[in-house]
Amino acid sequence: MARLIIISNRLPFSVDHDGDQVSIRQSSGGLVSAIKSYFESDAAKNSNITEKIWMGVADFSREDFDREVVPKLDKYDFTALPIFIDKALYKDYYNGFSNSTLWPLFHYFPSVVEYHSHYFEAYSKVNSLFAETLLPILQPDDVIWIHDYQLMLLPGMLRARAPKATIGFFLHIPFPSYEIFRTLPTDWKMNLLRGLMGADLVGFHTYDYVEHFVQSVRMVLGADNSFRSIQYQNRLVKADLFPIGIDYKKFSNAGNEPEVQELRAEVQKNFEGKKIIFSVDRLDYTKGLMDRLIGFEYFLNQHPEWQERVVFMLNVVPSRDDIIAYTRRKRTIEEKVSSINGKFSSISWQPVIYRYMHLPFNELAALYQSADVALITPLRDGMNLVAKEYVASTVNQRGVLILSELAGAASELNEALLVNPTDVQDVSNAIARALAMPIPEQKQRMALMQKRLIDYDVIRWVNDFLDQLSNVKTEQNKQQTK
Ligand code: GDG
Repeated sequence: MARLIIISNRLPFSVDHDGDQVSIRQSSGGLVSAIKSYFESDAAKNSNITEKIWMGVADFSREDFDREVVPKLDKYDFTALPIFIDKALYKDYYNGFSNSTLWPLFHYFPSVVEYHSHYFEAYSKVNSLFAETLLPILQPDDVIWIHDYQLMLLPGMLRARAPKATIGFFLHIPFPSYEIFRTLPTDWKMNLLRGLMGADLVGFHTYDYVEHFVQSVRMVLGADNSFRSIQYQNRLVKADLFPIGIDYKKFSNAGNEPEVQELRAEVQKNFEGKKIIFSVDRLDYTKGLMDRLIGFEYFLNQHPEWQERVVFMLNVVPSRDDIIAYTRRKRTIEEKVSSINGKFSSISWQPVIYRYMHLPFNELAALYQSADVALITPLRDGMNLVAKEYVASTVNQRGVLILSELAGAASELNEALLVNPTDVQDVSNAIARALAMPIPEQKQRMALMQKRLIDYDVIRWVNDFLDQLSNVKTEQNKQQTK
């Protein structure tokens, strides 16, 4: 019997104030929906987990927590362990080292990377605040699962004070090649890798990320490895791949909801006789929005026969809008949308329908179902759940996925039309091919991808990770008794 402690940068909910009205809102995003789906599953109910704890930074005050959250906690099937952090410190840790240093570097944007020692100091300080919050309540059988690049030092900090603890770590973004990783100052890269090596199991989305990590550990820390087993400071640490899945039924069954059906009918009526190309992404330079628009514009030029007959619904979700690298890009994207529309629109047709907002789930589901083509072309992406959600949502397996070969998801979704996101000709050709693809071919490709997503869904992902974590502990014990 064990307690499962999930640790992520943020808690999975926030507190909204609207005048006197206070409400709790569940956050959206890949990790939250993955873990919530697992918590609600039979697999979790039938497991030996006695209690679920979720630790993360609170984006509400201590007073809000005591007054608003605690009385409603029994609504949640986990115990929340909030960390309250001074705003200036959080900014240097989150906007600073996490999102202006690690995020661009790990997504192969070295020119955007900012190197500031006070960012790294804030990052270390916040990681140690997590450790200090957890250590006093830690029990010997606890299973700790730490998520993502904001907390890479934490496994090592916990290991130093709790040598026998069971600690798993999962990186949701790419682990870059050693040639990129090595550009970090020596002290930082050693600390980051030592931090990760505090875990028993370090998980990644793809084979390549595992290889990159193992090579970096070998080159930077001089650790010995045999494939994915690393021997470090007399302890076995495993690195392995766990490509995150989705809650398949949530998307494949969404079409049964009356509201989703109504929204879908409305979209079909409004765009009768036109094909719909759809995309939804956070506003992030890694998502390749500009290249995507240029690719679509090139397509319209190359294929005038599709003018008036196709619309591109480009949905952009606000994100990190207090970092300059993000706000600048919003303006250039909006200028490009308006220049394409200015150039090609007619009285009865506007080629790009651009929205800058977070869509309610039912609307997202209706758009997934209505789309003839999903155009998902990040310049780099750890996995990309939108691609998987689209595949699960298609009605009667009709629809075509165009996917960047630089997204982690490309290594599983081989039946998509894979493109190089910066190659306009390639993107344009793929759009033309997708729009003309015969229905039997669409179905055949979708069926193969759907099968894979059904087989390895989000529940399998969690179970697989936790099982492997427990196996590593068993192997370590065997090594020690030898
Ligand atoms: C990391 C990695 C990796 C998006 N817009 C709306 C909306 N979403 C939902 C999607 C999907 C999620 O947010 C975004 O998925 P990503 O895969 O891009 O995940 P992130 O959380 O951004 O990032 C990524 C992932 O972790 C998981 O490991 O795949 O590579 O960067 O679930 O559906 N949901 C709603 N409205 C929107 O407008 N309701």
